[in-house]
Amino acid sequence: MTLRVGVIGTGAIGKDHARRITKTLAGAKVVAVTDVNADNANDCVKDLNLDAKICANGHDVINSAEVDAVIVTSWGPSHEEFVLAAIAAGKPVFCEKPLATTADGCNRIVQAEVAYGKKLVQVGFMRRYDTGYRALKAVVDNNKIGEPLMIHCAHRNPCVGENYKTEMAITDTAIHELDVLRWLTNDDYISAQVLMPKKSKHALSHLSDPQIVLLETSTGIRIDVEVFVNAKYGYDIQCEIVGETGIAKLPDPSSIIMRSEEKLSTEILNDWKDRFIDSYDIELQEWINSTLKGEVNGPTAWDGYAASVAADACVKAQKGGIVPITMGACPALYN
Ligand code: NAI
Ligand code: ISE
Repeated sequence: MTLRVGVIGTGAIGKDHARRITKTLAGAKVVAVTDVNADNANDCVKDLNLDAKICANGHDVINSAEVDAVIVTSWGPSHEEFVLAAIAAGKPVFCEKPLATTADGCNRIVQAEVAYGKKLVQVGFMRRYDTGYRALKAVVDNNKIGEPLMIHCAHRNPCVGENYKTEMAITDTAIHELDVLRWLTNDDYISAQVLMPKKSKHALSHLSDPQIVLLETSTGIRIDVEVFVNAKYGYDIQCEIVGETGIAKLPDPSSIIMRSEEKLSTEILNDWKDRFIDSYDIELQEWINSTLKGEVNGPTAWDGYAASVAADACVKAQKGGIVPITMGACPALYN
């Protein structure tokens, strides 16, 4: 059976997901797309040579009889509306991060899914599918370095556009760490603090960059995440776990080590699309496979909610102070 997919938002990642479904993955085909920018939808269909209809809006995609499952890759503020509509239509939905732009929005999705009585939502936290992060998780879960005590992370982008605001360092960028560190440690956060170091001259005037996010978990693990989105030199993701008996570090993507012109050198990637290309492929293939079986096996709406609760606290903490993080009890649907 082939899963017939509708894509809402065919910008950078929407078009890339449509490409991987069409050219790389098995078991699904893109049958409908939409974008508020008609050129983007047209280009997507034309460039990928899709046999797909172009719908007037996201709701037409969701309600189309030919669409079995939906991918939401529009801008963050529109995610909640489309995910809620997909749940109302009883259709599985893969939503790129953030699930919604606030914890309240994510909670409305959790409540709708709980009321529906079956998991339909998966969130695009692709790092959980990265080989390096999966190896790190195996180290932690198999107690190879004892209990994790501290975690040092960096999330560096070469540059960002002028629409990128200070709070997006949390809601758009560090949200990946907020999810993956909770998954790695099997722990939840209890507080957040954000420090603003000396500002880079490469950051636009309205943006505080870099930032340091400090988190504490319920078992007392202390985490620091450097978010630096005008780091210039490349796209660089670092994560080092300090345990009671050893240290485990996320590997860098493999690259040729060159000895040439009196230099020892290796390449650093420049784009999230390349750094996590294998993770996106595995993530969407597993989503297709699970969806065909009527299951959700990836990050759930509850995971989207948990990351968003922490993100809300971090955004508050950008103004100063240590902000507590509290979540209600996890509904049975997600246990
Ligand atoms: P983008 O701006 O390149 O593309 C978004 C597209 O959605 C645009 O073509 C826009 O016209 C369209 N759109 C916006 N609102 C819409 C609506 N209401 N209905 C239909 N189309 C609409 O942005 P990008 O980088 O592709 O990001 C999209 C989403 O994916 C964001 O939530 C972002 O955070 C997430 N993302 C996730 C990544 C990951 O690593 N998992 C990487 C990049 C983006
Ligand atoms: C982007 O939206 C992503 O999700 C990338 O993975 C992240 O590195 C980047 O900072 C975000 O803007």
